[in-house]
Amino acid sequence: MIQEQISQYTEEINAFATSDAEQLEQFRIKFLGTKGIIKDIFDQFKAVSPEEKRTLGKVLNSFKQLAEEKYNTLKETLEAHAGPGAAAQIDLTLPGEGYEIGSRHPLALVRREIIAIFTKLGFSVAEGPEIEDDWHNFSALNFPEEHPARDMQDTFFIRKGGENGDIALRTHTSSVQVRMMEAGQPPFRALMPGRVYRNEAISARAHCFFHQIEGLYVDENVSFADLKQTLFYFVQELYGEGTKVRFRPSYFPFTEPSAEMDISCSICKGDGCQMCKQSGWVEILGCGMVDPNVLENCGIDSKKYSGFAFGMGIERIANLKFEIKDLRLFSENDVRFLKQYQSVLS
Ligand code: 2NM
Repeated sequence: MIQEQISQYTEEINAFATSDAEQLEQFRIKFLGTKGIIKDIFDQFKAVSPEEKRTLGKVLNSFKQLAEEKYNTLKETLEAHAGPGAAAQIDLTLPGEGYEIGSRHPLALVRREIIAIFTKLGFSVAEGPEIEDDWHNFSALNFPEEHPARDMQDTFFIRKGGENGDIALRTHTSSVQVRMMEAGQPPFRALMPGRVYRNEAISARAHCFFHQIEGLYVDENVSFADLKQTLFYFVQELYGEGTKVRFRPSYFPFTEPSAEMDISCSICKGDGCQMCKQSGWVEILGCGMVDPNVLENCGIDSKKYSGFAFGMGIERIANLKFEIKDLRLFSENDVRFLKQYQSVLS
């Protein structure tokens, strides 16, 4: 009885061939499945006499082996032929889908250009922490105790009155200049780029953070003439030769004397436009001679050394270059905005 079944199924197995995964699966279920033929024959086998078991056992085992080998061989050939697309009928000769690489952020492009110009004058680049203590952000920089910039309205304080005094998000990268001066002795000639924070309501014209580049040059006999010539060279490189500059007296706690520098409007070339409010001039940075108090606070002999410093907002420079009207665009990361500038500066 069992013998007959086995020889009948052996024929069926030997004759079986398919290149179809579904048919092969049917084959597996029929013979090798948990409710399949082989399981059924093994169940019947339990009931036969011990003498019969000896001969039948061998036949049964090789029958099982036959079914398994058939299944495994067919499965292997099926898998070998079924590359991606074999079943789905994909046209592999079609061109691939291109993928887009990103572009540099306009602020990064402008920052790189500014750094490249000052690098030619021997400036290096330094960075420092965005979370600062009162000393590095205010006190060392000659900000009096009751200066309005220390007000909660202007500064994001993280902790008031801790072990090192107040801890806040830096409001300028001058804190990095303090750290550099504290750590060594002149000459210093460096640029400090970075993100700074001010507690302001966000609008088209103000944001709670922006990006600055400050510069510092300290050595023996550094004069205001050096400051003027350095910044003059900078704007010729950045906005083109023939760009005019003018300095207006100003005030900063950390410089004396202090000035703001305007350039002839790069948009209308001085004729008057919206950007320069019809004046022909636009302000681009603040600067001055480092106050001797600041040098002394950082352990530098103010009788021997003098220096100049300047600071500019990268957004402002980018606005003038690209005529971007709304500051918020810089931090929204809309690729339609970001992609426009890679080809302008590179
Ligand atoms: C500015 C304008 C003027 C400045 C001064 C210093 C330091 F640390 F040397 F005292 N750092 N940055 C400075 C001077 C920054 O930004 C509008």
